[in-house]
Amino acid sequence: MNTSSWYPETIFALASGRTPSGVAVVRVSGRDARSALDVFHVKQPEPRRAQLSLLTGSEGLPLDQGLVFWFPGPASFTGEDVVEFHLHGSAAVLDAVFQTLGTLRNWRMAEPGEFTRRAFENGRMDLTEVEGLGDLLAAQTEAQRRQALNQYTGALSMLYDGWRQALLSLRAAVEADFDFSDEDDVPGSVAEFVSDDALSLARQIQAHLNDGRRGEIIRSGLRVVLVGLPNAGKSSLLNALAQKDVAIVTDVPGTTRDVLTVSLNLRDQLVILSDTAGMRDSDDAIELEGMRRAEAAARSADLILSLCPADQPGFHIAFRNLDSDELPPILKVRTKSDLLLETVTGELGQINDEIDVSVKSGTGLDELMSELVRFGSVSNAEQSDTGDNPLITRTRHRLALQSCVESLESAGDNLLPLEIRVEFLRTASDSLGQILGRIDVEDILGHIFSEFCIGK
Ligand SMILES: Nc1nc2c(ncn2[C@@H]2O[C@H](COP(=O)(O)OP(=O)(O)O)[C@@H](O)[C@H]2O)c(=O)[nH]1
Ligand SMILES: [Mg+2]
Repeated sequence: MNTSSWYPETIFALASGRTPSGVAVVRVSGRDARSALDVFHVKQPEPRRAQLSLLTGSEGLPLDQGLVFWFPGPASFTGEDVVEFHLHGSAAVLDAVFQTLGTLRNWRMAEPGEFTRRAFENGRMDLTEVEGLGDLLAAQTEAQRRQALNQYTGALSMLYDGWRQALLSLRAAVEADFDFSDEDDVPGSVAEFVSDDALSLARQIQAHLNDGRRGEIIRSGLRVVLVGLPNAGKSSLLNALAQKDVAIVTDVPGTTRDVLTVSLNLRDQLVILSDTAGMRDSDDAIELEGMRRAEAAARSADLILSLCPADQPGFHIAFRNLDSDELPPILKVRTKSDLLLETVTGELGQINDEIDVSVKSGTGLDELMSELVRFGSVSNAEQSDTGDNPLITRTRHRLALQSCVESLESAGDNLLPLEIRVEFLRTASDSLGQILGRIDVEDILGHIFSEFCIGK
């Protein structure tokens, strides 16, 4: 073993999907991984080259034939010695293989995310790359895939590590100045460039933070909530966008009482669309609870679609318990536009800031979808393809970046003594270090890796 892995146990797992399958990949990693070749009587392949081999069991009987790979550490996924068997994906083959490996001393099945965790602990990946990999495995839309791959291959690492390195050198420069300067030095010069550099980095990071949450929206979906009076056509619109009967549609007002949510892939944008109870005066306890939930959903949405039927023009709902500045952006939709007679349409004209839709005739649905997609800014995400301008994808990153900006602003504050400002430079670079998983992350690691599947 030519790596310095400190894990006593060698782990193994099925790294491919459910059986039966054409090929099943069994991954083995750890200080003793090489002996997996011996137990199946396979000669050691050239590093990183496929070798067609017959695997035989303890009595010398054939077990399966497949491709075998040998990845000596540290140039492997985990940084440890890794062996991979590409076998036939049957339950019987895998049972036989796992049973044999399970009898080896200090060998066991891997837990979810354990290979990736070892890759992280062995310095093969930083935490943003780990998260990018997790997102890539979970990606459902093209935009998510692009963004996740970008992050997995180090776009955020480069950005944040670049900033962190800049801060470390700035700190080193100031500290060197403390050590070597005497009182006769030009006063203020170090203090000034610390201010300039810290504040200019704070501005850069703030610009990165002001991204309209686009990356987070791509990753976890654009949360859109339908609100309106009872019978405005909310449930009908949800069904039309979902292209299936998710919500009950009736002409009885107050039919929808709970918040009903569907995930839609609208032109590569993940949209989490929620139907809510109609807002009206009511003393029915269930309906009131429905309205309370509708307001809560509206408050946490990225976008509200306020629906108003064409035959009751101008009647957009007001929220009882919410100020408008607590609310996300609102897009007005005029539903049941088929009910408008030509002459009436002419009279009312197109209302500029409203989108006309009719679920019955299908008009306007395309336009509404385009509007949602535009709002989710899939097109903007294309910028991130190049890696020049990767987007923030998680609250964890956002919070750390915000505290980094705060520290930088204090570090740039000329009224504070230089010794204290250097300390703020340190907390600023620590915030970036936390995003990358370089420091103080023990408590979040369990959470991040538990979201992985077994075999990754
Ligand atoms: N003519 C017409 N009727 C509609 C349209 N959309 C919904 N409706 C009718 O309006 C009534 C209320 O619809 P629903 O979706 O349950 O409204 P909600 O209470 O806001 O969920 C039902 O009878 C629907 O068939 C539409 O585009 N055109
Ligand atoms: Mg409804």
